[in-house]
Amino acid sequence: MMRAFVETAAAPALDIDGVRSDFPALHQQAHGKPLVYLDNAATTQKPRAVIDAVQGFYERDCANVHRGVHLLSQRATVAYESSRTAIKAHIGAHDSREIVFTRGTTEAINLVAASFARPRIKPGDEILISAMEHHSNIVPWQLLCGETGAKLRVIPIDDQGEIILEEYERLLTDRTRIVGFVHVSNALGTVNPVHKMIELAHDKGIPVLLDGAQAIPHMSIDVQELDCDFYAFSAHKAYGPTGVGVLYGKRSHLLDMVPYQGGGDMILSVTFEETLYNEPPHRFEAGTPNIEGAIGLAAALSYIGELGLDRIANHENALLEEAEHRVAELPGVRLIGQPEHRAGALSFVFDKVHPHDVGTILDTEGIAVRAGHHCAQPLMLRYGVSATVRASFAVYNTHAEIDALVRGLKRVSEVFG
Ligand code: C6P
Repeated sequence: MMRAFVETAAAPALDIDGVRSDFPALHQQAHGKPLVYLDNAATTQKPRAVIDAVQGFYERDCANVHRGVHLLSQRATVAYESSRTAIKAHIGAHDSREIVFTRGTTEAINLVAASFARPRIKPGDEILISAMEHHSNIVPWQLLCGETGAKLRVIPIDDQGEIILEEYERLLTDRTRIVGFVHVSNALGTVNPVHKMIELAHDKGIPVLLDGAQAIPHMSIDVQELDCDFYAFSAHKAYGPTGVGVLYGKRSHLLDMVPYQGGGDMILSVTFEETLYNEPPHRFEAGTPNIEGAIGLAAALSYIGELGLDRIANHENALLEEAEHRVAELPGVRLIGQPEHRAGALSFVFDKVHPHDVGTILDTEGIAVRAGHHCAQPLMLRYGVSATVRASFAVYNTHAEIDALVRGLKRVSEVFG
């Protein structure tokens, strides 16, 4: 069956050899074979532009931010705050003060749970998430439910890996205090109908948090157009450094949120009797931030912008379409999830071979995939498996690498008879 993939505008094709030459790590061997890196949903490789931006900070501008009157501190502060402005532009936020730097998607979601939701939740209230969430959009809410007596409700999905919208509508009640779901599933590749889902929640006055960890490298995001209340993502899945990410929050929400952690930079003044808190976003950035991470993230988004998200999506969609088709044809292999709109990832299982064995054999062929539960154990349970093999794609992957993947999977079948 032909599927519709993420819709993109027509755009001239990318020079993929040129793109690959930007990524030093791609040009190495793994177990004596050319590296085929198909674990991009876990983390992407980094282009030279990002490596140089991080190195440049350490070589020239290394100082703390918002604290020093000296030149280096001023340069570091300008670079850090310019990154915030670049991120604001990349995701279409209204104001750079809506961009909070975090350690990643996980911390961004925990921040919303702790600082936005906790003060608003009472026993009997409900928090709504979907059946395809990553653990980082499940466990923070379970912790909150444990503290407050609220209940976690889960939107079911169908076998294709799509949210059942009628069930979603039914679960949006006058007890629902917040809805949180993935924009793109890390384990299925499903692109959720987020516009519709946000609209349905807003019709009932319910705020929406989107987990954009797997969307940010693959599609253009406009938070104002989406009208989401919060949007979380990590830099490292979008060609940026590890240990840094973003929480976008509507300014009106951030102004109304209690601090997340206490410490330096999040205060205006402190006495032993009383502390006055800084304005957002600094209110939520206690302590010395990941300065080089923020600078590297801005470099990554600028790199994506130069390639063009339309051209990235066109290339990745062609890869996904071919990979889905060819993997599904292999005897004894079953796709897990066949969503109508897919981005990034393809999950599958062998009838008779454990995903870890598949991953290990592929590794000996130089092919990196993820085999496991992908931090989505409830989703695995939904499909009656403990794990899947996941091939996930980035802009630098090639059709020749799909040939290598398919050859590797045929080898798995030979080894296991
Ligand atoms: N998924 C994967 O291999 P952090 O770890 O905070 O950068 O991102 C967490 C996270 C949240 N939501 C989604 C949809 C994700 O995919 C991830 C990270 C990786 O699928 C590592 S488990």
